[in-house]
Amino acid sequence: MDDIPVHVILTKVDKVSEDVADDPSLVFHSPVIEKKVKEIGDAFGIQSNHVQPVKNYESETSIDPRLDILAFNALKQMTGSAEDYIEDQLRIDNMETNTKISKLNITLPSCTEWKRFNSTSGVYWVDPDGGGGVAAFEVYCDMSTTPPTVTFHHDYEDRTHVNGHDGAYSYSKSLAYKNYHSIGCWTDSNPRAIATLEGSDSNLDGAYSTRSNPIYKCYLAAKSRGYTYFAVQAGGWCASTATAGDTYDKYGPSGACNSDGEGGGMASEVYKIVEASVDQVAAYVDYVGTSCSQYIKYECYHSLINGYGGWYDRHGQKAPFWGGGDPDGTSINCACAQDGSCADSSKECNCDKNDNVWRSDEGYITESSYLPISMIKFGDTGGGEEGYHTVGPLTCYG
Ligand SMILES: [Ca+2]
Ligand SMILES: [Ca+2]
Ligand SMILES: [Ca+2]
Repeated sequence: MDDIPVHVILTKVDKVSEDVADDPSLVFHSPVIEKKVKEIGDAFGIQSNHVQPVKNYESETSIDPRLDILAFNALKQMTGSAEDYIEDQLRIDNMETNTKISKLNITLPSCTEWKRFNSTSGVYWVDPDGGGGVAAFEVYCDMSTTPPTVTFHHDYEDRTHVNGHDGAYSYSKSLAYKNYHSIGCWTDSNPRAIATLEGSDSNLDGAYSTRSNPIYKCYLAAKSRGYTYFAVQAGGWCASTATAGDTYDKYGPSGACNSDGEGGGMASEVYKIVEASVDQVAAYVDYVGTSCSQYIKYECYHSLINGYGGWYDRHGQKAPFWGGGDPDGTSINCACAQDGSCADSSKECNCDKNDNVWRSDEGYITESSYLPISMIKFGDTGGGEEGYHTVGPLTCYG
């Protein structure tokens, strides 16, 4: 880190110049003061504009703006310089600076605070509940929106088949909030900035240049080893080590990665795996307030929701409503109950009609005190019955 800027307050300027004693506003025109300022600047090894001449308040009986202006000017110079310093330290429109920030381990409550320093989307440390409570964690802040968007992805976002679980709540999935984000394009050379995993992981099938979903497969390979950083290069080549976070930038940034996220020739698109516990996600939701939502959908064929399944809130409690339903409902109620459009008007969810027709219940959960979804359970998918669940990521603005 560069040195913190130093300012010197030069007091009692009226004592060296009679003109200034009579009229403090002449301080910036006085050759005597100018000489003093330079001497002091030289003595402290700082620029002259970091020496702030002020006249002491002594026997003044009324407000003299010409006197105040010196004190205010000194203050303005110092705060301006502090601001420049912070901006220089955190600024912040390139990958190198972002890397620097992440290595400084600075935490702020949320992406909104980060955006004041840096409008570049990237991975940032946050601690929404301050000291104590949950530990600081990393999130990807999409700074292109105002307020910024944070999306907490989890491992069951794909539309997933439920079948062969007839007993109530017998199908169960806990959601882990974990994902990966690009932290930029970095030059590679020999020896490699990050050693490859090619040939040593079953996820990395076939030739890397023709591999399908090479970024996701490289993520799986890195994740299974507990590594945090991985790199994809030359259309699919996968690299990851335990120390990749320290070495990925050793050859500096590169502009040679392709827009598909799969890197380029000796150019690595580097990814960071970020992870948050349900408690950490909940702390973020609480900090940003009411601007979070999460989508849930169940498609059903003779498969009931009420009495057989549900989603579970941040405390692991079964929620009393479905996406789009009423949180104050007694049984699980779905969006269709809000406008009286349920397939069976005596039920509160389409799926509760429990017949041989494909139906669905879906909607967004926006009641922040329940978020995020921690678990989903289903049942009533025995012989001839089935369903599909889709649970979106949790998205917050702030
Ligand atoms: Ca905390
Ligand atoms: Ca059934
Ligand atoms: Ca059944």
